[in-house]
Amino acid sequence: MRECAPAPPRFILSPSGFILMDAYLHCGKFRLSLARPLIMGVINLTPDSFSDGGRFAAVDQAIAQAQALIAQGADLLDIGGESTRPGASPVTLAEERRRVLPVLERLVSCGVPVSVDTQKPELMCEAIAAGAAMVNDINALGTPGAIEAVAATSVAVCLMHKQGNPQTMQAEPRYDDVVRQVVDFLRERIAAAGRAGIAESRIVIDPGFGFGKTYEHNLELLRALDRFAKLGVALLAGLSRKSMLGRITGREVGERVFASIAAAMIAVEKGARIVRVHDVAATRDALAVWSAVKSAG
Ligand code: HH2
Repeated sequence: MRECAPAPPRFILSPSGFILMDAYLHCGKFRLSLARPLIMGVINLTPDSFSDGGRFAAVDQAIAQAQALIAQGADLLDIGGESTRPGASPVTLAEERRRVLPVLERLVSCGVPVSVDTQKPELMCEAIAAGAAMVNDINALGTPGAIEAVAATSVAVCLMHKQGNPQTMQAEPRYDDVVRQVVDFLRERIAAAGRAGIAESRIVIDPGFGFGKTYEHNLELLRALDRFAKLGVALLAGLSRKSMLGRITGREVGERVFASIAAAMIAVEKGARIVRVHDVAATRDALAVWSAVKSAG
């Protein structure tokens, strides 16, 4: 598809860069205003996630972390039972279900929408039935049955780009033009979701930082993030604690909070409406400063 024929924008960029819009993200029983950037707090229910693996594997620990993230200002939560860090091994449906559903069941009445990070259509259906408000799919509903699992419901979906699979994706990622190819991919997935009956107000897109991308690819994507923001649906950026920030700063994963904040600010300045982060309190303060400056403009 040619990039010179974009979808009509629902987002309007004023000369100051402030996004003037009355757009909402519809996710299940929730309607989230996109007039300010939203914070998606991450909780990995895994033993092996790159940044918080093993910390929230028990249900009570996960619930306590969810409550802490909400108190710190998370607008929505993203829970996942399968690590997708480079080199991670896939988990079975039974194991992913065992990790996710008991936590989800206790979180559905927590007051904020809960997103489930999964590629498995069966778990998507079960999570939606249990009250999940959003599906976060790093495979962009590309698994057979995934698009149907979401289409017949009212939940939101995050369509993420990746090249390859977590086991091998960082071996040798290649693109002719990473920005154009990722934009084209996401435009095609928005169209596929639309054909299946998923309204644009339920769709979020994400270029997938670190998913089959070199350091240079990630920087190119971040530089060009405004092109994704013009695709007409809400844009999410997941840069929190990622290895590109480690390479820039020379810091270990647990020491990347300042770099993560800088990356999140660049992303929202370029039009991201949702930032997926581990460090909610710090992100909330930084976004408050950003919003105050923008609203004064
Ligand atoms: N990143 C990770 C997992 N899921 N989903 C979206 N939409 N965007 C992302 O950038 C993204 C994602 C990887 O981070 P994390 O969940 O912290 O680690 P792990 O995959 O090791 O559990």
